[in-house]
Amino acid sequence: MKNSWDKLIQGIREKDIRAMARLITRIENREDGWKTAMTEIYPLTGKARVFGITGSPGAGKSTLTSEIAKELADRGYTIGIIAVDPSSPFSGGALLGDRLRMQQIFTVKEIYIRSMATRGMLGGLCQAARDVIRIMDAFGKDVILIETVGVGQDEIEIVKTADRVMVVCIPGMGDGIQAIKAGVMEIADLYVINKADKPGADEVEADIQAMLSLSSDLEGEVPPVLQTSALKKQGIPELVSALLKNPSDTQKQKVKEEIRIKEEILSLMEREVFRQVRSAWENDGSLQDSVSQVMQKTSDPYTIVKQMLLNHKHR
Ligand SMILES: Nc1nc2c(ncn2[C@@H]2O[C@H](COP(=O)(O)OP(=O)(O)OP(=O)(O)O)[C@@H](O)[C@H]2O)c(=O)[nH]1
Ligand SMILES: [Mg+2]
Repeated sequence: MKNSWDKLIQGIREKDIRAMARLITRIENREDGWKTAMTEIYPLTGKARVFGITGSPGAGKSTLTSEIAKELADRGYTIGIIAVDPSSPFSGGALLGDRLRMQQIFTVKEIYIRSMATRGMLGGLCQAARDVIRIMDAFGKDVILIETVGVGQDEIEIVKTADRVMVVCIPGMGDGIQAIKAGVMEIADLYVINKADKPGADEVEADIQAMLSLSSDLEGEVPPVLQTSALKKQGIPELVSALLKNPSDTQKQKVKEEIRIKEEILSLMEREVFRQVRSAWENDGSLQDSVSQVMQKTSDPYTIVKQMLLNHKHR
């Protein structure tokens, strides 16, 4: 087993795309030895720039992502794309649409696309996304684009793992601005009004600018607001230049990185502790005993957890 991990890691060093694909699958599936493998991959990372792309369903994120990737490829960058598919079964159509739309760039060899299903990954999705980003980074991708639908908390968490986050809006959003205010404001480094070929883009831009100027949370750099039409391929070079521009506030970047590292350590720890405790309780039968006690009304879940934690600590 160890041997085959080594082979795959050697494969990504040699820029073997199929080794990368296989490695990603095995890491996503959390196969035995995945953490050791990630430990070996980690020192190969840190060079890629990671951009998050989020926004309401159908805002044109995938179309825009494809255009951004093509522009980056034209400028000589190699690109990895991670499309996080929403877990809702109703989005099956959108998912297929994504594949079709993205297919045209499949043929560009500098661009590697990978979709990640949110289904079945229960809470571990954010870590899995971090791992996939790292594998692409280790492979040598210069830029990694990660697309998520910006609705749920999970998606926001994922996109926060990026260095810079772009929030995609569309004309005629109306109440949408309110929604942006609620969850996304603090994570947006850049606003894009896509579908600017439709009427109402200037109004949305004015709304966003007004919102930004009123915000007391924003110190220093105010996020730029740009208009694009992914469909008509307008505004893309300007957007790519804005994305690539180094943020002037390095102190703020450092704080963001510190927060990201801390969150990752804590979330890995949380899962690991839970996994260990759970398997110990299951293996020695104490979980089953506790269930019986509660059913017989000789104990309650609160007491059980308290006692179990105490026992576990003293082991
Ligand atoms: N008019 C216009 N339509 C666009 C533009 N960009 C994308 N679209 C269309 O909008 C629809 C949705 O585009 P997607 O790129 O799939 O949007 P998305 O945000 O990735 O959608 P989900 O991933 O399903 O949330 C498609 O029919 C696109 O052709 C644009 O700039 N102008
Ligand atoms: Mg999409």
